[in-house]
Amino acid sequence: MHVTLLSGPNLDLLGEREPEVYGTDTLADHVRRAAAVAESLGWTLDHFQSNHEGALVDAVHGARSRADAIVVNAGALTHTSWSLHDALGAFDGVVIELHLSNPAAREPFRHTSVLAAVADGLVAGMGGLGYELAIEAAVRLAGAGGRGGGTPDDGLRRADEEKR
Ligand code: CA2
Repeated sequence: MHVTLLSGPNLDLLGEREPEVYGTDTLADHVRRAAAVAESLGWTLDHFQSNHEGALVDAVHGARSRADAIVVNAGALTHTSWSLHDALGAFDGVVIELHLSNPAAREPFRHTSVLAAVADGLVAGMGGLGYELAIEAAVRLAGAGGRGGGTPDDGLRRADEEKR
């Protein structure tokens, strides 16, 4: 099973500026820990970052034939990108929206996510830990049968049963 992790505009600057909001870890640090969690659960992970909306849409299309889940921190495109909304809506697997900060507690323009309607769940405000939590949530939801197939607890129960 495979998860695609997508990172939107400016996330390549993590660790360089605004540490009070986004922490001091780089995107590579977050990706390394996310991949370790995926691997520990028997999944593989690929990561793609772009500052370009169309490139992220293409990456979602590519994930349709490759991935069982997408974890996406779309950066500011979260609040504006209907093309990313439509692309994620055409993806059959699990979609988890991820943010380092808690956008709901920040400026009003961050309070709306146009991606939320096509996501199965949201991890926000957990800093770097969110990357690990989002991967685990994606794996557990996919294990429960994917979108609409159950809750993360169902996925954990199924994984436990398979171990026995
Ligand atoms: O909290 C998050 O993860 C965000 O997705 C980060 C986005 C922001 O636009 C969203 O509202 C919430 C920003 C991406 C990173 O921007 C940086 C800017 C300067 C220095 C470092 C990162």
